Amino acid sequence: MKRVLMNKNISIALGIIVLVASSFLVGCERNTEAEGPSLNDLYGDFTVLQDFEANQETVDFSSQESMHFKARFSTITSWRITISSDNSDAIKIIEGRSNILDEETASWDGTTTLFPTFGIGSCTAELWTEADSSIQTTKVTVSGLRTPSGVVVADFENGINPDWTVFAQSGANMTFTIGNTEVVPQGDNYFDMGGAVDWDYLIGLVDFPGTSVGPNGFELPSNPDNIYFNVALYRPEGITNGIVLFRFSEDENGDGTFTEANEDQYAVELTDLEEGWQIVSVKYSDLVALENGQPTTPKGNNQHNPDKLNMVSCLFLANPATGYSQTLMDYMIFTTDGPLKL
Ligand SMILES: [Ca+2]
Ligand SMILES: [Ca+2]
Ligand SMILES: [Ca+2]
Repeated sequence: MKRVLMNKNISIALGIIVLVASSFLVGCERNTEAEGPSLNDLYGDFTVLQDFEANQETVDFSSQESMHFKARFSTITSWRITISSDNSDAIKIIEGRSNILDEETASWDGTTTLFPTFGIGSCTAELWTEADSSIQTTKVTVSGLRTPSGVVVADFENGINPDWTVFAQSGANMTFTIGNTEVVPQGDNYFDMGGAVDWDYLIGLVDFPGTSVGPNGFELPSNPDNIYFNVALYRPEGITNGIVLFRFSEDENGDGTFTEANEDQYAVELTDLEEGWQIVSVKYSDLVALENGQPTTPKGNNQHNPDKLNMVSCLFLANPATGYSQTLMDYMIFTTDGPLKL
């Protein structure tokens, strides 16, 4: 309470930030605002004024459509909507605190909280409200799938592209192949990188040249501050020794190849993945040149040039003393204007 009042005084003193500060106050401590909800909204008896329902029975996410849920209560309460696919383990969770569920507070754009992504078919949405611990359910059917816009480097849906280079050491229990037995975050397939190599950090690698994406390469825009590299990665339970290294090789002089001696190669090294699937997103301008895992000066023009990107490489490594390692990978895509939402 003290902190809120102090903020209020500052906002009065600095008239220029009144709007910003009051919206903060409304968000955090609604009961201190004269324009906030009435006491009845907060402390009155809780009743459901409008039952939980979807605003539409069917939603086509492929045409950028979104849907929302509706409900109304007599007082403000915390609530949680859990949308579960009836055909898979896909789950989307929407949480809020209000006395109304509408387009503003409870809309769904087809994204997923727990993978896999939602497929076509019916879903069950469950509304839990804190005030009376009640659960209400409703149905919504997905008729079209969300298709994120961007440059897809690899989704592994059509096997190994002949333009990719896949190299796996001849270690023990090597995979480096398409897989589909775990949860699949996108489509029906992912790429499985696994093996035990006791003489080298490198377990295997895959090169994805621009020519595998299209005749004119990746065709990324030139502003590195507005391009994100995204990939779905999966760390199996109990495996903590994996190192996933992505390299981005630029062809600055446009001769069709990356020359290590005098062109930039940027990278991102991932060693602390969470268990299960996650989306890793890196802004192109945040990529760094690495030598043996340490930052170094790039050897080319020392500028991030996504429009000159020639090849993306994924190297999978582990300390040779630590034995078997494995990481799954899916849906590698460059997006603009923000990280990938699946
Ligand atoms: Ca896939
Ligand atoms: Ca070159
Ligand atoms: Ca460069």
